[in-house]
Amino acid sequence: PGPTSGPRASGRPAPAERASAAFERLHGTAPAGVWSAPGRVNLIGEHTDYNDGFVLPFALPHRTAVAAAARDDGVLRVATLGDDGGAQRAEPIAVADLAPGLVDGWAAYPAGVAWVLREQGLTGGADLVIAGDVPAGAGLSSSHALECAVALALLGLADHPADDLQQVARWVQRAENDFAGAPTGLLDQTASLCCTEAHVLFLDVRSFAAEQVPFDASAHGLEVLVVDTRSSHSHTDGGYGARRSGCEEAAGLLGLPALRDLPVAELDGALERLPGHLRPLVRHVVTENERVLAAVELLRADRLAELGPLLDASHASLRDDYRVSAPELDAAVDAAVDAGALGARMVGGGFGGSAIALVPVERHDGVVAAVLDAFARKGWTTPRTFTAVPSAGAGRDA
Ligand code: GAF
Repeated sequence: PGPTSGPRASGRPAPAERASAAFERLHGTAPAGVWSAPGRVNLIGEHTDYNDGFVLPFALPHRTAVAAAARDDGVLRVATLGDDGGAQRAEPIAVADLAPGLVDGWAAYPAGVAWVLREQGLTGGADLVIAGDVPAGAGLSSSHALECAVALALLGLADHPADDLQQVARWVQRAENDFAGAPTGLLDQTASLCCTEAHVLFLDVRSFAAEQVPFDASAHGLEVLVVDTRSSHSHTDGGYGARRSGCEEAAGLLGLPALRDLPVAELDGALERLPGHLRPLVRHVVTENERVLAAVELLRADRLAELGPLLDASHASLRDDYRVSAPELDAAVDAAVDAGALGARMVGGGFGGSAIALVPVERHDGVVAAVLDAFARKGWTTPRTFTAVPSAGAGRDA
């Protein structure tokens, strides 16, 4: 596909169909079921989730599907389809033997979910065949799409109830934190599990209170353009964890359960009581939570076109205070805004990955051209761009 492509622009079958067909090819029999889960973008509310704060994600049309069948020998066998249709198989492993550190690379995600669910009594083996189109390493939550689809598949095979999505999200978080080694919060798996078509999910991560807020950019002549900068990011190499522990340290020094509990009116006084290196972290989290609440107010009032300044302020805060942006993200954001986007920001954990821009539809081509041109002038890899429409959350496909 070219640099501007939707998930199925290539005319390829959907991931669920590809996973199912590949399962038949590899195992000579149809799967017992197929489950899939989407990637996400977060409209606003970054690095607030592990501070018990607010987030506002929506699900992408891009999904990861898992075709699955139970095995009676207790062995987990996983294969994933590459872009060329070829299958890559992970080393088979007995569910009883799973332990953190034993599996690495992409296979750690399905294995981690099986490891967590083993504690719930799911000790049986499974054949899993994975196919997906969530761009990997793009900050669009491909790992969580995979983990959520695997979680639903293993629960489904065992006829184990999966209707408590908060519980499923916590299991997936444990797989990610304690097995795959990424100290991430609850944003991504909750988005993948709970988002619905045509809505953003306003989630209070502390209480898990969730509101589906209608979001139809096209009704306002707008679109959410995603720019995958194709610069790498990782949440296992320390930068993410350092921010997280800095926030926890600051909350502790302020005598608060979490930074969520610091009202914006008390921010300046609180900053004076903190060591210098923690102040920008706290300022970001407190102001970002305020921006989420302001964004929700705008959406409830059907004033979507006024979101731009909040997106810009979020990006500036992530770049200057939280310091998780990257030159490629800043370049994408700057080029998009200069070419007429109403606002733009990096999304996800940062250090690379993707940005979003709120773009009047008639300026789509100009914004994309400006971003590609900015990257070409720097000699960077051509970014991938697509228009993101809020799509369905995880579920069973067949
Ligand atoms: C990553 C993490 F996985 C999320 O939990 C969240 O902290 C996000 O970065 C930043 O908002 O995607």
